[in-house]
Amino acid sequence: METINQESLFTPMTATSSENAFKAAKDVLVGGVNSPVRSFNSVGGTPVFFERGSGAFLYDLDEKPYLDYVLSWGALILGHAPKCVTAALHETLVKGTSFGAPTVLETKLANLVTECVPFLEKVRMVNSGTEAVMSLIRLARGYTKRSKIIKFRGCYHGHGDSFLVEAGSGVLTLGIAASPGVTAGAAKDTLIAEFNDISSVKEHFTRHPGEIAAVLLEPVTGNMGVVLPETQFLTALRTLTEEKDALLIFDEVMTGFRVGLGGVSMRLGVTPDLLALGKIIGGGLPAALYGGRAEIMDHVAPLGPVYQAGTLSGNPLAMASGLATLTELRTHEQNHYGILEKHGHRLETGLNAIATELKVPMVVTRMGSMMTVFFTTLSKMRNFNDVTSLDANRYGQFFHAMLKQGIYLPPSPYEAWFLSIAHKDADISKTLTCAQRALSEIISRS
Ligand code: HOZ
Repeated sequence: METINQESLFTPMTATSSENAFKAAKDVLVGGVNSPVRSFNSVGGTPVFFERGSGAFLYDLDEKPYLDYVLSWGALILGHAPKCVTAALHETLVKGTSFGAPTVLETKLANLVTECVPFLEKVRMVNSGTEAVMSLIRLARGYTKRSKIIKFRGCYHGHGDSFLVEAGSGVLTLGIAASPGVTAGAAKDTLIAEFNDISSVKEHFTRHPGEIAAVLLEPVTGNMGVVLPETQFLTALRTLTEEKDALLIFDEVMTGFRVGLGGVSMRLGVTPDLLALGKIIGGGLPAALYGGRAEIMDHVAPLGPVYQAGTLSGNPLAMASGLATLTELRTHEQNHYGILEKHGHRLETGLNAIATELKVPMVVTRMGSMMTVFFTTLSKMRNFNDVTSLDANRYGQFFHAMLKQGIYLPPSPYEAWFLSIAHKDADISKTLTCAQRALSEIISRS
């Protein structure tokens, strides 16, 4: 294991190759990045440029290793470059990279997903979570012949116009209240409710009878940090949407195959009408899907009039990578999810013990192998309002103190940390040692 440098965690780092790479990137890429939350805007400093990943580790341009808790924002549940995925990719690659025509791989992945999530009768493959949820909303509107949707403050569903209203993830991280370019017309059909507050949802149904097509949510949020649904919240949403003939849509792009085989719907036993999956189902390549009951899905073209298409949809490389990942997870379900739970639990309890010892106000929220550390004086996180109580400045200090010790956390206090099956006991121990040192220094300087 790497030894920890004993100089202060607050001593500025010497210039790195990442700094030079970032300078060059900023000349030609907007903000030097291709997705805003990667820019380190909210934590300050220079984004690390990575050269390669292996197991639980990323390596920067100077070959410095980082224990990775971002894992491509949750996609890499098996860690970086697992053999089963790279072998499947090599085998597929030599046969060609894209056909724009059907392949058997698409059917195989669809079968595997629907076996793990049996309420999915039919699915459609797309390239990203944004695309999956945008398509679902069009389908929900086309199917119900209603216009409005309810989303929850702080939930993030990609960058489709209807969702960039009170959104989480990068929108929250960069403090963008409302994105220019989203028309009032697009925003007016998005109604905002509070997570874990069924009365806020009921009010919308009362105010807009017969107008609401769907209720859309991350059933366990990841994009305002991890916030867990309280007992009965999801079942109350299920009952209410049934009563009102509206559809219930779970965005499980982050939680799908992460909190267990399937996702939150399978783990908590609440069945939505429609579901979006992404990240893990592509095993690190761009793949996502949306699906649900056949009676609804058959409204999508070519069977129905709701149009959605894509040149790279069902791309063979993405399908092969997803297939290898899900096969590995299903074959070793108990072992893999058991390890993820064990390590997640150890990290959570270890961090809580450090916080208690050092008297750092902090809440750790977790389901399985996804968690968030909130620096807050509140005792629990129920909704967006609670989340905004967090001390972003302290998170920034903690983030950099961890980065300096070779631990790569999300560069935003509003995102989830992820574990992979490649993380070992010793990695968790090292993380806790580093966290203890980071928080001790932060406290002693405050
Ligand atoms: N929306 C992703 C996190 N919730 C970030 C994607 C990225 O920057 O790669």
